[in-house]
Amino acid sequence: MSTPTGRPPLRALIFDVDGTLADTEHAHLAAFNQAFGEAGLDWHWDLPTYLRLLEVSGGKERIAHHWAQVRGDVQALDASALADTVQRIHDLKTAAYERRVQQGAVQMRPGVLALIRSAHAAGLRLAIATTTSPVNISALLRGALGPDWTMLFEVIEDASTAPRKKPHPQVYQQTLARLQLPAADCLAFEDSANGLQAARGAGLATVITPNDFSAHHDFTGALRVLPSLQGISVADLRAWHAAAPR
Ligand code: XBP
Ligand code: MG
Repeated sequence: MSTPTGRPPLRALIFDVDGTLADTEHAHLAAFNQAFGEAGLDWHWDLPTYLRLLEVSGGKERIAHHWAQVRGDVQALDASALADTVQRIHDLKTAAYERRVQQGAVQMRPGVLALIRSAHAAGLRLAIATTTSPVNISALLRGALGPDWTMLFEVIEDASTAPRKKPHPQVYQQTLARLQLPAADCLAFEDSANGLQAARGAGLATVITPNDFSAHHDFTGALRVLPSLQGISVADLRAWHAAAPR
């Protein structure tokens, strides 16, 4: 069955997490700085620094990138020792972030919960494709959707399953493979240039909702760029998808 434009019907929505489902980066930034203190490091990331560092997807990759920037001799360190130290710092950060989310530091973005629920009720298949850690996803969505949140998302691909981070398309390619759907049958939802590049790299038409951390990004190639998902209906998504360029 296809639509009047000949495009196959919309079958699945694939959501990014950080910045798309919720404005999380303020809490991530605070958690990074808390972890640096707990690790005895004199590092402190201010907002302009973090805006630059967000160009590196993945918390561990971001820490390693910063370390190489501030410590020219870091390359002299034994690679496994470096990786172990980065992992330890990131573990502290993830624990700090999880506590912040559980304390209510992060809110879902406007319209997100209503769209997830209406899309699921309309029979659209839902998936998550993120570079964040699984602990962070469950802390956020357990709080927002309740303990059965995983029932809503058929496929979840994250930092633990897709090690090649956005803008590499791996996380979206793996999500499509597990859905057993072509990209043409789906829409992706993102907030950043890296995310858009990853989704487009997997052939996905992509709806962008920028935030304070990504408003300055280049979103050329997006299907739509919206202030939020507030008021967006499944009918809107079906119409945009049907009219999307092949
Ligand atoms: C955004 C990211 C993540 C978060 C930090 O992920 O790049 O690295 O900034 O989370 P998304 P971690 O793809 O959901 O936008 O420290 O767990 O990486
Ligand atoms: Mg994001």
